[in-house]
Amino acid sequence: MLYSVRMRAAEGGAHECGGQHISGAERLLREECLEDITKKMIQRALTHSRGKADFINLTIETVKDEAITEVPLLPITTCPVDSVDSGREVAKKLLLSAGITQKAVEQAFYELDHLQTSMRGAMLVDMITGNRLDALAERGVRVSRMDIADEKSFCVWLTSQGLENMHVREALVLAAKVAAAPQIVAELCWSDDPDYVTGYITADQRYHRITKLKEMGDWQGGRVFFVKPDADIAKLIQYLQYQPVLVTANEEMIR
Ligand code: WAQ
Ligand code: MG
Repeated sequence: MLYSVRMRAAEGGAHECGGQHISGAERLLREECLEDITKKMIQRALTHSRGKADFINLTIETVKDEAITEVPLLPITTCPVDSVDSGREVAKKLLLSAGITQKAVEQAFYELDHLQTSMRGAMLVDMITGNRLDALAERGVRVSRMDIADEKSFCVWLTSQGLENMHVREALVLAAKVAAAPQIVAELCWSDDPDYVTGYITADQRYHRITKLKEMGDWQGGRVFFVKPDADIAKLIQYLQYQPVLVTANEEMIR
């Protein structure tokens, strides 16, 4: 049996009372890891680059083994760029070649650039019309109940690739769960942490890191999931929030 652990932290009160989102985290853990990891989550909320949380919600729930499904880790490409403009150009090309319309691509960048406050979840955007499909406004859809199946080999492998940082670790797991949803065609993401400017696109079942998608010091960040027309949105949100998923690496990627 595993435990779903979800943490969300805000400053200026709870998220639902207008607090500013500071940090969140979600894991699927064995019982013996619970104390160590939850302690680290609390430390993270109290020492985050976005501020010091004064609201922390930590939820721990059991997950039945038979409910867990496995999805593959995505192969990674890193695209080095030297400016936000060139990073965004690369990102837009990848999205267009994945079949997202120009209109939807422009709409997604516009929405991420014009957030009033940081979101704690992702926007669902129609890949053709660019319309927002979830009705969750500034909250968005928070993908939860996922983790890497074999953490030890994953971390060894990330280190060997020069990629051992928490952003990469967590984003690869989230992106793998999202990419496995049949209704989703691509994802666009950059961090809301002011000191982390690398973002990514997932498209064609590949994780494309782009080393600069925003300026250093910028507090705006978020995620857009591009959704196929006529997708069952309620079913998609149910999968993203509730389906427990372990991400498995194939032997060639992680030895
Ligand atoms: N579900 C949905 N959206 C989320 C989730 C989640 N579990 N976690 C974060 N978000 C959204 C939310 O709007 C955040 O404001 C935004 O994404 C950024 O979150 O080098 O660190 O955790 O390969 O700050 C990507 C590149 C780093 C990593 C992304 O995002 C790399 C990152 P952060
Ligand atoms: Mg963040």
